[in-house]
Amino acid sequence: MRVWIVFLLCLAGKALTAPAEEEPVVEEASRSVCVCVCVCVCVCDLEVGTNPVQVETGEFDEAIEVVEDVVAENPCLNHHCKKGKVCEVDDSNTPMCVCQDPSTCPTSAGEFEHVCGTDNKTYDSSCHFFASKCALEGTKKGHKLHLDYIGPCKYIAPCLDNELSEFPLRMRDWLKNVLVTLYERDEDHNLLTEKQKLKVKKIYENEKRLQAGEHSLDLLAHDFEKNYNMYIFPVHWQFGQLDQHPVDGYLSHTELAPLRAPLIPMEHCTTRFFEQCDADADKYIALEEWATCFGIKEQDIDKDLIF
Ligand SMILES: [Ca+2]
Ligand SMILES: [Ca+2]
Repeated sequence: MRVWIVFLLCLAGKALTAPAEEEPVVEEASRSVCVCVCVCVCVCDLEVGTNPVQVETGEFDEAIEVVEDVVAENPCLNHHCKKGKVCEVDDSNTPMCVCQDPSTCPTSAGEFEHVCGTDNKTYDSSCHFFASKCALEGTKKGHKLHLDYIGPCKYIAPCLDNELSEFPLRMRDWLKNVLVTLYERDEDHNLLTEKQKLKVKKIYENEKRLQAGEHSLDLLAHDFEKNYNMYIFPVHWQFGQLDQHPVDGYLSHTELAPLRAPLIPMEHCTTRFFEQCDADADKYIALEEWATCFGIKEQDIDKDLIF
């Protein structure tokens, strides 16, 4: 249970962002990449968005003039590239994105920065992974290669049928608790919108609410049956958190990554669970598929609950 709680705290701090592939590049400059491992270490990937020119800015006028010259001359400064690529200028000073040489990635500070690819190969960091994936661009191998999970590759036990059915019980309870925690902490942070707060308020104030803690699967199942209504919004809310690139009612492998990648090493049914969520096997998890996976009844699936 410990891992769930740790995971919760990281998410509550809005720090949980696993490396996702092919996200809109606009976001990359302003975002640091934080990853939670079971001891809850947050690693901020400073190379993303660190502007070397800004770092050089000093208190001397002369230095500032130099900085401005560089800004004017370097077309790469406002040219963003997706993960695994860096900007270079060609002969006519036009910026373009080229694959990053993995050897230029920052040296990883430890095992917690390692990631495991779907090729079952451990990469030093997500930077190394995406640079290596870029080098395979256009090939079948590259197309199939994804970041599987955070941490070095390890043996993950097969998920048995009975274990698979336990997964949504814990996950649902956890989602509800994440929302309640966000609600409790929201005073200063603006973690939830007003509309979301109203929804969570009802859950928070419900006296029948199962308090966060370690509960038996029987109790979780019983609570889901008895207090089913409390789970409808959390399941929709998590879908909305992930469905961002683009917001289209479908989760791609990339969109699911922030939830999936840190979870796999801790919950061995993660992969199988999300695979079977994609009922029509089109590689996308639609809202209907997602909600059904978490036991939400068809008549309660409502895209208007995502706001
Ligand atoms: Ca989407
Ligand atoms: Ca699908």
